[in-house]
Amino acid sequence: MATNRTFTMLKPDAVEKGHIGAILEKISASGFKIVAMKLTQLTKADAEEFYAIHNERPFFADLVEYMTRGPIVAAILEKDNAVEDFRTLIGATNPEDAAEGTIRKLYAASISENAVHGSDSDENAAIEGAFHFSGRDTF
Ligand code: YYY
Ligand code: MG
Repeated sequence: MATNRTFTMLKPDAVEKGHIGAILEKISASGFKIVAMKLTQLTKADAEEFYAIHNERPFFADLVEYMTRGPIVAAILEKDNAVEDFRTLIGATNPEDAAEGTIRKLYAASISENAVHGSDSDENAAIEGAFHFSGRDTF
């Protein structure tokens, strides 16, 4: 994957609340091009692998439970400086700390149910994108 790409998930809480359209609109209006996208549901094994870096943390079991409880939207996004700009667009992990106008400020209920994922590095964007999409599904 080129380094001008990032990976996102609209998490189960955002999908449950009907926020898919509003969040995708904001992503598009912020200059990101969607180059892969699907509605899918993570298995327990998927979520444990995706968040393996956090597997010693006290919130890990709740995180896996939450991320597997319903469908998510997975997508690869393209823009100059995609990883950093998308982290700015989504805001801080805890919506209480997120800047006004960010996706988490607007749509996240709490630090544990925070509406959206964004990759934290070019390397992880490539790994996470490949976790969900083959080259044939990516444009
Ligand atoms: O990258 P980001 O999603 O902003 O936060 P991470 O520190 O990578 O944590 C991943 C995920 O874990 C976070 O989006 C919610 C959850 N989490 C939690 O439930 N409680 C915490 N204290 C920290 C993170
Ligand atoms: Mg993270």
